[in-house]
Amino acid sequence: MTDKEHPQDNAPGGGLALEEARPKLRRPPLYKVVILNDDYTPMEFVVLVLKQFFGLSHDKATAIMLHIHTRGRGVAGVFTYEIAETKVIQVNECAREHEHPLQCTLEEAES
Ligand code: TYC
Repeated sequence: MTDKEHPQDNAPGGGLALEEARPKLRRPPLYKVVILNDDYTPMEFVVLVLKQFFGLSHDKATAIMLHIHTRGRGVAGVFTYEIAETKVIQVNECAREHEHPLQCTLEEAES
């Protein structure tokens, strides 16, 4: 090795130039918007909420509502933090406005 050479120059993937060209990218953490069952909220209202705030078809919204009704909870969608948080607020506000006890919450999704 001459005094101008560096040992990393020929190392595959080890050189500085390569690392600068491929900055490490991390996916943002994802969050599940979870809807809980209760005894009082009408089924049609839950279907409406799933269609309105999550853009689901009538059939998909009905299937998720029935899953929540029989299993106690269900996932309406998976989003980045700010979007998930906004959906939770929208659903809970809409439920309160209509005087239904429907509850919606956030849960970190395993990535
Ligand atoms: N269990 C409610 C009923 O029998 C229906 C319901 C479904 C409520 C899903 C909430 O997230 C819910 N009217």
